Amino acid sequence: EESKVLFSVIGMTCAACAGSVEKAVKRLPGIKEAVVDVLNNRAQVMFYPAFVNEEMICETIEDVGFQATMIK
Ligand code: 9UX
Repeated sequence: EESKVLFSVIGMTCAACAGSVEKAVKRLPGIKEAVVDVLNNRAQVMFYPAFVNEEMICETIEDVGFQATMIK
C-alpha cells in the first residue's frame, strides 16, 4: 500500500524550481507520483514505503537547494 505525504518546500521562486524538485524526487526508488506546487510552496508525494521514506524524500528536496519540512 502506498503512503501520501505533503511537504512544505521553501525557496522555490519559479516553475523551473518546481520542475527540478519534482525530477529529483521522481528519481528515488518507490515514488508513485510527485506534484510540486510552486505558488503554495508544497510538494505532494505518493510512494511505496517498502522502498523509500519521508526522510529520504525530505533530504532529496534539500539536496536540490530548498528547505523541506513534512506537513502531514
Ligand atoms: Mo528559476 Mo529556481 O530561474 O532555483 S529555477 S529560480
